[in-house]
Amino acid sequence: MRSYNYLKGGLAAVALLGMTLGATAAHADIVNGSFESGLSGWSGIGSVNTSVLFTGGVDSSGLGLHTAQDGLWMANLNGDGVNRNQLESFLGLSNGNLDTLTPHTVTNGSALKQTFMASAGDSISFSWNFIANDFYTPGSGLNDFAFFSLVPNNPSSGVLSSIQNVGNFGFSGWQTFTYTFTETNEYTLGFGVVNTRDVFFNSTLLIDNVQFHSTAPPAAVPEPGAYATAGIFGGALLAGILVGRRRKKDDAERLIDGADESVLAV
Ligand SMILES: [Ca+2]
Ligand SMILES: [Ca+2]
Repeated sequence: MRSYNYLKGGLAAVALLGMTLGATAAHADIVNGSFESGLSGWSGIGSVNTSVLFTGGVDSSGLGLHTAQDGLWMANLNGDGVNRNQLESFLGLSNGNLDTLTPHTVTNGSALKQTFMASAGDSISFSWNFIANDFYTPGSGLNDFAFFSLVPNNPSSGVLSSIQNVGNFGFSGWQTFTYTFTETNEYTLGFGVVNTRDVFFNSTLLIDNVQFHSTAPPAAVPEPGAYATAGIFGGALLAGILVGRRRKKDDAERLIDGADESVLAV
């Protein structure tokens, strides 16, 4: 029984140690900002994927062929997604926020987000490319658009581009957006693309090269002593478990020996 307690106590301590060492708050960086590892580190809703090539939109040179702005892969958001309420809830925006961005009524769309820590003076930048797959006519209410969101902040969202900006079935080409934080906080950066008035002819937003620029000095490397302490602690736990097991084995052998003697005595 005593050896069981050693084992149980040892495992609980190991679990506690793991929780302590593995505890993670929001990270002060962007994970997988170039989407070279799929959507790892990101959360998406609606039609969100990664691709190496997207074909769409037209300009004077013909059909647009869009490749990643950095590396091989890029995020690909398509307007064929979820309704406005779901988008706003997902991004942490207030109800109706997306309808304040343009004079038009948002119907549905898709979004991508990541949460991180930032200090005043830090900044983020990302590359975006809006490809329209619809047309805009003044007064029609049809004007697909792409937006970013940053929560909490004021304003918490803004238009990156719309059909009105790029022309019917046009595209923006890669553009860069930069923002500098004025307050230290945990932030959720989001991107989205939506339909307005109807839910047809879905436009696309490509995102790539999301970077976090810290003003803080490089993080200090943990001193070897910290690892040594963890190693000694872990070693002591293991030794305790092994000693407990050995004692249990010894106790069992003594019982067997005693039983044998009893049998012999009879
Ligand atoms: Ca990339
Ligand atoms: Ca549309």
